[in-house]
Amino acid sequence: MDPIIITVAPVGAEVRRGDTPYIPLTPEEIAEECRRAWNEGASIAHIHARDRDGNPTQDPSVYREIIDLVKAKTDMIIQVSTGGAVGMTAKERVGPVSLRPEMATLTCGTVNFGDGIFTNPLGDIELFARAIRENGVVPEFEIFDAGMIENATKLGLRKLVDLPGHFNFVMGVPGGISGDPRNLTHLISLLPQDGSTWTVAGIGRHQLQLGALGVVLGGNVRVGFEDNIYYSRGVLAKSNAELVARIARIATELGRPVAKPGEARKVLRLKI
Ligand code: KMH
Ligand code: ZN
Repeated sequence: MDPIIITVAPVGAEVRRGDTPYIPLTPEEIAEECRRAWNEGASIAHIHARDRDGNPTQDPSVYREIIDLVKAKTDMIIQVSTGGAVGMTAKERVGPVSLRPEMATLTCGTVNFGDGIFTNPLGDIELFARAIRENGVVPEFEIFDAGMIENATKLGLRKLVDLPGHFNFVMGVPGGISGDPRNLTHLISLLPQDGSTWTVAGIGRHQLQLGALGVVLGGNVRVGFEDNIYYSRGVLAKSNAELVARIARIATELGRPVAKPGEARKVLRLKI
């Protein structure tokens, strides 16, 4: 069976210290959470940054600090967010791509996001795609709803991105595709039939079930506080590493070895 690539998303833009005291906010805390997660089997670090007040920021200098610290502690693949937070401008969001990380996210459409709107008109998607390409970065297509797969395919036809590529199905955001397990097989069926690879990131209570399903279906899995802060119903996870360790255990039990970053780089066609 193919090795499974585990992504850790240790802190997104939405979760607050009031939601969980265990969320990492400073560059040091974020890097240490990445190290713990790597120790348990995570090979990709999906990075969002926070400023000194704990608010989301796309300031490249803060990303630089985090990336340097993660690289000093691990050999993880660094994947910066270009999603940032709802309400940020495209210009703001694209900032970290200039640091030339190995990967960056590329959201392929607009979606309601709880009470807000995560705005990604085609012009902005193209702006991100061009910046990603110009900086020699590999995109991960963020898929919050089924139609976004088609948008990614069109970017490929227009040579704005290379396909086959790597897709991340984010399922269970209120306003996006739901966490119903049947939706995962549907999304997989819509992928371009060209050897593209996929990860599933279930939101909240969907993280564990969809992660297990992703293991069974031969895909890859993202876990972490960006998507879910609980280990089980009502019980907060104390570290992202607990969530990584559990999905690694499930994968191993089901016959999927956990990929080291080097193996993941080959599968994802990253420059080694
Ligand atoms: N924070 C969300 C609005 C990404 O990282 O590329 C967008 C997001 C996607 O987290
Ligand atoms: Zn993110």
